[in-house]
Amino acid sequence: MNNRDPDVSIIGLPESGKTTLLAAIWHMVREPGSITALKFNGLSQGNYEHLNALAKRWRAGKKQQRTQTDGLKVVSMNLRNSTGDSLEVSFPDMPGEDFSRMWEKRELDQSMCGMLSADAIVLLINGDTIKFPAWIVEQMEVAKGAGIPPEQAEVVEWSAELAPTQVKVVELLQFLMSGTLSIGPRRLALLISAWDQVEGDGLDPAEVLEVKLPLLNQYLRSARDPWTWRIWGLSAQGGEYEDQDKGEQLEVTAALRDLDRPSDRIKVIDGKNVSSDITQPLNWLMG
Ligand SMILES: Nc1nc2c(ncn2[C@@H]2O[C@H](COP(=O)(O)OP(=O)(O)OP(=O)(O)O)[C@@H](O)[C@H]2O)c(=O)[nH]1
Ligand SMILES: [Mg+2]
Repeated sequence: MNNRDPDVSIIGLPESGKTTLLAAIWHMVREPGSITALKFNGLSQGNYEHLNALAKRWRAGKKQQRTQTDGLKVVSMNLRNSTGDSLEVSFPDMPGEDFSRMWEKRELDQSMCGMLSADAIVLLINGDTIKFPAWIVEQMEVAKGAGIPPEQAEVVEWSAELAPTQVKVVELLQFLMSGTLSIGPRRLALLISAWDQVEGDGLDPAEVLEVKLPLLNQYLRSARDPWTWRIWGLSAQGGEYEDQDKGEQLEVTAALRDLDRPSDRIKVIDGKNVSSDITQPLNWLMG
């Protein structure tokens, strides 16, 4: 296993789609006839066992297993861009729990420092599970509307679990721009994952950011920290995959398996454009 510091750090809260992204990229760069900005450039010394196992699950329509805290893997892919330059890209497959802990405890353990020191960052936010702020004021209004006096309204103890997605994510980004991790300007590819669950709202990725993650939108647009960023919507599966541990069998997954080519499951949304080129964000980051 290659354990050098990664070229691209993939970050995201638990179950944001990090492992699925790696699985789909690995499938896509090697699928014969697929059209991608980055292509597979032959085997290097890398150990592809982990990536192969992920891509196999992805093709079979099985959910990826939760990445274990002790199971950190750095995977490398030897790729080639459209001008023929070869680039060996390495990424960590990190458990989202590490990011949750980093946010809750405001601590960074040593092993994570190296993993997060890349100039190029991919940040995944699962569009299907965005947790919205439950403003206290709103709760008071609801209680009042229901005729409950404020002193009897239920007081919910603060817990990290209840924090909105965008609050955690903004703090993670600020973390990457401060202290030991402050390495100057960085590039950020922001991916709203599980796009198949979001597209029904009729919003494009920038609108999702504006409407569903206004704090994050404001943080990035204010340019207080030196991020050069872009946003995409990403459906790396095309729909829900089956949970093997629960013996699930879903019609939607069966339909995805029936598509001519597995790559037909993938949708990458760039503004109003839709393609199946899952390497686009990576190509932009490395450019
Ligand atoms: N509908 C849909 N669900 C997706 C998509 N991509 C990922 N998911 C689901 O999102 C969940 C999390 O995916 P993972 O790739 O395991 O996420 P992760 O960030 O690696 O999670 P941890 O390892 O636990 O941190 C799984 O239930 C996936 O099936 C997608 O394109 N569409
Ligand atoms: Mg994972």
